[in-house]
Amino acid sequence: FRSSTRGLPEPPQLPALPLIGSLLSLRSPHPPHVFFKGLQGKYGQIYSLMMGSHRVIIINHHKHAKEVLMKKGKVFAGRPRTVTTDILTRSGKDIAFGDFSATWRFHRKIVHGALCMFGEGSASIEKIICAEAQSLCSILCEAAAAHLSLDLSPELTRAVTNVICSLCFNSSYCRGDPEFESMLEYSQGIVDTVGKDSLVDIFPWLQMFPSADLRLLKHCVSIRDKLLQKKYDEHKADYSDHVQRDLLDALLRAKRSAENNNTAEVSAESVGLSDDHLLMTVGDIFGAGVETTTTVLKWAIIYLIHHPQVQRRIQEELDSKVGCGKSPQLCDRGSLPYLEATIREVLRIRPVAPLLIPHVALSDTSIGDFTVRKGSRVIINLWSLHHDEKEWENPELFDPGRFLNSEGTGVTLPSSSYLPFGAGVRVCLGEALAKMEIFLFLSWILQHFTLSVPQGHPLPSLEGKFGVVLQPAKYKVNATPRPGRLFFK
Ligand code: HEM
Ligand code: PLO
Repeated sequence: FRSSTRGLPEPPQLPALPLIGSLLSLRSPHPPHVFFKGLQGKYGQIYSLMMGSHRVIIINHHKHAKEVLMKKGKVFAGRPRTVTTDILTRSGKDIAFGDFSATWRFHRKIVHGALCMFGEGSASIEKIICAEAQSLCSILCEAAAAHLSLDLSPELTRAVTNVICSLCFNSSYCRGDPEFESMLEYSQGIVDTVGKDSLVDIFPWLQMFPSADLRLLKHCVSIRDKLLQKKYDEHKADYSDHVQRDLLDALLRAKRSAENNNTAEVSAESVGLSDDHLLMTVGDIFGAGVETTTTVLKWAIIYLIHHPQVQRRIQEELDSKVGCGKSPQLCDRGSLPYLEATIREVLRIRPVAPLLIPHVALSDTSIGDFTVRKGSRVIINLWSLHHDEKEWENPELFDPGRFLNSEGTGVTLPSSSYLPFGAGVRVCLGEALAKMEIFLFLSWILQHFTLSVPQGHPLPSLEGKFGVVLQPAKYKVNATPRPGRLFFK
């Protein structure tokens, strides 16, 4: 390998692209995270490849992942620009796909503050989530009474959307709301197309990024932008400095305050509080808030259906620790270790973002014993970390017990090869919120219902569809009310 000025070698590099093409036949259509994990056998834990003209380094081991995300977090805090993310975010004017900058840092801080504010107050996050859990349970009840099998996806999505909608816009959607239906459609279109352009160079089986995909993306983004603009205009119209209803108000307040302190050099625009930046930040939180949590809930339900004994044990835990006369609350989390362990196991076995979001080296640096040049893209293969045979016994087996202490009375982390939310300066902003939602929605559902596959249907597929989030395929469930539980209206 070519050696650098610092004396360290460059990571092993994959041969020319046509050869990679030949490694992948259509008969073994591995998604990228699985393919990258497999390449370790030949190239080691760190290797690089060329994506068009970009050097990409793939990281498969937790010690290197932590070096990138935590120890050298700032050096690797950059994000690449791609055609599709530029369309989605008006050229990186958001948090997740925006490059490392003062603006990025400022927006993270505002969002963080706004999310924390919701911990307290009358409309606390917990109350909002429980109200949605209640309404979700009454819909399951209705379906059960009519002996219907349900595709839970639209209802789960609406429950999760209403939580993030309350936090972002102080609003929510009723069943059948046309704005919600259109959101479902545009968001799926975005998930199906965004980020794909940067992978087609390595994966010939993704085929040329077709212009039809680009058209779909642009169409979906324009519908999303109209929705965001409408919320923005409404908020501007009845904005008051004295009340902060939601995240959008928090962003507007920061903008007003920058405008009031406006000097010749420092304008709201120049500190990154332009209308575009505000819209893209709230668009990120809204999008992330919907697609990630919904995906985890869908995976959790799939695994519960595959493992009825896990479901039963969670229900026994709920019965003994919460009882059936009251609904689960956040303060019950500590006394429900088996449910907590199950959530951890779902996030391990099917990580929402198996390759995180690509990072970029902002200066010449190193990872492990390899030199890394400024501008290199770095992909953390979370799939490799979560399925590392040296760290996890039988990694493809769904076993919540691996996250329990030996007495079964508390949760543990059996391996440090586990980063479902990333780590360091780019760590997920919604981790606490997502964990509250997953805990409350699952505990409410399982307190009242037993989930199973409808008669004559196959068990739902465990294979995910790779994209900016790893989504499960559609499936139907029966929700059978448990005897003697509260009745929902
Ligand atoms: C970033 C996971 C829910 C907002 C990320 C990253 C991961 C992740 C792996 C990328 C970290 C990196 O690139 O190094 C998850 C999982 C979730 C979840 C597993 C659900 C279980 C949420 C929610 C929100 C959110 C509910 C919104 C409130 C964000 C944002 C970023 C991010 C804004 C970008 C951070 C940055 O680049 O600075 N998340 N997330 N996430 N997440 Fe989440
Ligand atoms: C989901 C579709 C939405 O319409 C737009 C959107 C915004 C933010 C993205 C999110 C999508 C997918 C999941 C992402 C999130 C930012 C952070 C999160 C990528 C594309 C993760 C898991 O990293």
